Amino acid sequence: LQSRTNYSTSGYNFELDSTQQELQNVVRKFAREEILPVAAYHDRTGEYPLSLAKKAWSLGLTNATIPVEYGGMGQSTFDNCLVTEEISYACSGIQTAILGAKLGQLPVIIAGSDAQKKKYLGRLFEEFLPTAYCVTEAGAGSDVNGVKTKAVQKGDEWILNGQKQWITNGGIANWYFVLARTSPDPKESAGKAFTGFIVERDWAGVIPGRKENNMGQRASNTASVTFEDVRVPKENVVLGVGAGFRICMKFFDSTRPGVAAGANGVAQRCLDEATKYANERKTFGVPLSQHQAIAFMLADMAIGVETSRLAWMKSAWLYDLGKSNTYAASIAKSLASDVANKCATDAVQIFGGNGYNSEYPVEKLMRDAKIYQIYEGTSQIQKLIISRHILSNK
Ligand code: CS8
Ligand code: FAD
Repeated sequence: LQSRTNYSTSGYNFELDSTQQELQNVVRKFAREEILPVAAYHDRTGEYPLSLAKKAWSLGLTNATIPVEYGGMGQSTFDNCLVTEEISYACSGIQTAILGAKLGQLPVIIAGSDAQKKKYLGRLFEEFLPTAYCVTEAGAGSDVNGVKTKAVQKGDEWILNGQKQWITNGGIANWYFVLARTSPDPKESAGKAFTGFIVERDWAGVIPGRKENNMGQRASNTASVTFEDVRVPKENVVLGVGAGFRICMKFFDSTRPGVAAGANGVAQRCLDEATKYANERKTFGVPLSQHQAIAFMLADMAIGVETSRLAWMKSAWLYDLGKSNTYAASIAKSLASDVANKCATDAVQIFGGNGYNSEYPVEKLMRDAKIYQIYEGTSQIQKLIISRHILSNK
């Protein structure tokens, strides 16, 4: 798979170039022919889609954003979002399972040293190895500044203690990016109080929890991870002591466009399923689509799908240009999550009783959509970021 990394900065252009179209076509084929048919199975069983993950790895998809000099494709955030939307259309749970493999990679790509990149990104090309991003804790989700996991320096090592919760790939990752408080001063600012560490799964004191039984996106692995007196060499500090919180915020700038694209995939699928059903199912002697109340619901879904796609595209484009995209990423993530939920609810409505039953695809879409308003920062947190931006006149 190829990826385009150069962007035009002048004028508007709403067209994908030929390389992007090819990427989209290859991934669409993989998603619709190989992922979509097994989506219901993985939803029902919660089984991790390992053979699909390995196929995605062999296509280069799980390591795509790793820079070329470290063995990856140097895929842009924009192109990665195109991939995300396609896989999510087929199954957003399998998308989180497969593309979530890169969650731990991203802070290392953004802020890791050359040696860290060679060691930890390099091994990901030998076989499929998921990584994880460990920030959230039982007492600190929206408020990252409330993280209590702590690391204390002892000679050339840091001793890490704490527990992370709701970690995607927490139970199966090969290594983790872990945010810990390193300042003993409770008044230290967030921008200086935390440090990011690379922690290997096999080290003594690293204890992954069991897979959580979630409402939706059931193919993906969510688990707690406990760290008990884990000895982390000082070489595994990412960027520098005190830089952790800012790395995490930069991570969100890079991931929220993709989460919005994932939500967009779900919304598009809802629109397509509902349109097909509305043309097939007859009531009062005519197809549902000929009742204006139904046709207008489809129109509202289309408005949401098209506008949230433009929103993720803009936020990814800004990120790839190296411009500040925090505001645009929060708008995209918030809009696309709400659109996916509205589209899923309306798709269930259009399917009537059938929509409420697991023999039809839309009840799964409704369960899968919900998490988009929660992970990667809740919808309320996106609005907090957007409103702060407006009010500070940035
Ligand atoms: O706490 C922040 C926040 O973002 N909360 C939401 C947490 C969240 O999103 N968690 C998601 C966890 S990961 C996950 O869910 C994965 S799901 C799987 C997906 C699968 C896909 C395949 C907040 C509320 C925005 C901010 O909190 P505050 O405590 O108010 O901090 P601030 O005062 O805003 O900032 C403190 C310092 O950080 C710097 N900062 C802030 N934003 C940025 C960005 N880039 C760089 N630096 C940033 N965007 C800020 O400047 C402050 O630094 P100083 O040096 O202190 O001045
Ligand atoms: P809380 O912070 O307790 O919030 C509860 C409610 O209060 C929410 O509705 C929230 O919006 C609202 N609220 C909180 N503060 C405010 C405020 N200031 N103003 C208005 N409303 C507010 N985390 C990781 O670190 N890595 C992962 O890989 C990861 N994957 C996840 C996968 C899944 C399936 C799930 C469920 C979660 C995952 N998370 C992950 C955690 C996720 O990011 C958090 O659940 C999320 O950020 C919300 O935190 P919380 O659950 O503690 O809710």
